[in-house]
Amino acid sequence: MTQEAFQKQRQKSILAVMDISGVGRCSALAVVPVLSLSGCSCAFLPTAYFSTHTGGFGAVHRLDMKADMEQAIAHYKRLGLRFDAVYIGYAASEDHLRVLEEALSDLLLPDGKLYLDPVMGDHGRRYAFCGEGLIEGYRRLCKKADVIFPNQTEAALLLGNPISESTEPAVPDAHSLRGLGAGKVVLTGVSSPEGEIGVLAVPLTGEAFSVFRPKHPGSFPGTGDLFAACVIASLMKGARFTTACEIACDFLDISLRATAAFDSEPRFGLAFEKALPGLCAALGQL
Ligand code: PXL
Repeated sequence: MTQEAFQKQRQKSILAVMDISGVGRCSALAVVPVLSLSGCSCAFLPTAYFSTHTGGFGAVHRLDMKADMEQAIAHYKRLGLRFDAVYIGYAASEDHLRVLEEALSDLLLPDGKLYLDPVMGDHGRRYAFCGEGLIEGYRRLCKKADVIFPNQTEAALLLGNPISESTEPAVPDAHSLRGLGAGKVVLTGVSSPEGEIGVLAVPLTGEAFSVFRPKHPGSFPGTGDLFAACVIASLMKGARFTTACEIACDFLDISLRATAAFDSEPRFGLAFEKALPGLCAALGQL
């Protein structure tokens, strides 16, 4: 090949926006390693710093990083930095979502994708920080998103349906989920009639489908983050939507099995490290 004929490729980039929880393997610590397996260049914008996640470690040291977000975004703007995808996860307040909403058009390349995981609650319980303003902020962003990843509780909150503690809200119908305005909805934590666990995936146009895998006992922080990151990594590698959901369900299934072989407590999250080589191989076959 002559020098002239050699065309360098452009590496795709993705900006992940969420908190850093120092212990407990959720948000940044779980998401970034998975996104990197997509082969994209991964950037990170923290919304908040927590010494641990908020589910089971007592009084958490926390730092709201809204002012830092604004400074970082202003810096990226000066640099003209734009990304092929922005993935927004945990925001500690509606102000964070407003900052991001205003910055989106500057952060995304033309045809750039917005992935949104509206972290607000689980198992019929709203997280303490989640007020109406945060729900409304995620609702507005849903309309701009290519893919959203609510669990059943978060879908109920987005749809304005009632929730009650320790009860999984009913699975909304596909029509209601499409009404959220995202290009694709992946409803997580759905149970099958046979007692399996998985997702209901609803594209705006096209057939809804489900992916289920065996249910494992226990509930682990970071499960939703790992799932969303895995779907996003697969889509960024060019996977079809169905394939992306299957790869992500397999990744969680293997992570849950690996976790069961260790003696660690659920609050420390999933042993997803053991499932990374398999995920790397699956993504390599796309
Ligand atoms: O994985 C969701 C999440 C992210 N960040 C923090 C959390 C949680 C869930 O509890 O507490 C700080």
